[in-house]
Amino acid sequence: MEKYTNLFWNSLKIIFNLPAMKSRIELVLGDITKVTTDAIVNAANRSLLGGGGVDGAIHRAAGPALLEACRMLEGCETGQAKITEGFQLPASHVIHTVGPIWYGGNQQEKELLAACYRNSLELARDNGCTTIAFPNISTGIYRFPKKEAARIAIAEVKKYLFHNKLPEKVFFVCFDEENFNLYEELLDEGLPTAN
Ligand code: AR6
Repeated sequence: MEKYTNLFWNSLKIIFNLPAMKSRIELVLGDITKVTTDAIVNAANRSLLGGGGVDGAIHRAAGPALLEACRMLEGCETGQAKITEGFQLPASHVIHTVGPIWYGGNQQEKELLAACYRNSLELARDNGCTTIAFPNISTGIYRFPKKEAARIAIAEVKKYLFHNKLPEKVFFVCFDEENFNLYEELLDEGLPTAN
């Protein structure tokens, strides 16, 4: 009986949350280093000492003080996240998370990618960030299949927003049109995840 009562209330919650949920997610085609959110997320590596792709772009735009701040963090495990200031970036904070390298899908890649989104959102909330922007973590140099990565990102963000007030708004910032189109398709089709 309790199971059915919960199901009923959760369904109501979904129906009433649906418009609010939609307005809390925004899709952008562009460069995350130009975004003025409270936090932007960096797709880093375990050293947190910079690299190519979005990581390189963020370090270049933030200036050398970011590398100094990252040195103090002493690395980060895959799936986890750590925070610094944004220095010369328009964003106030950078949340550095380490996505999984794609080895074919049997090395916990999906769970680890989901953990990147969840842990970044929790860190943003705990630092009072109202807005956060994500790149498409792991879909570049780390070769995670883009569609699967987009599904995981959207599901994890929706699930998180359903249960949390902060951050109020999440931006998915796609650098390439392929990712942008995938996100657009998936965001249009799905209901929010309630568990
Ligand atoms: N703004 C938004 N997205 C970007 C930007 C940008 N300025 N530049 C690239 N992307 P990648 P990964 C997209 O390779 O796969 C680094 O060397 C890009 O199109 O940056 O998680 C780290 O140090 C792609 O969709 O990150 C690690 O060693 C997405 O960002 C390794 O790469 C992620 O691509 C991490 O690999």
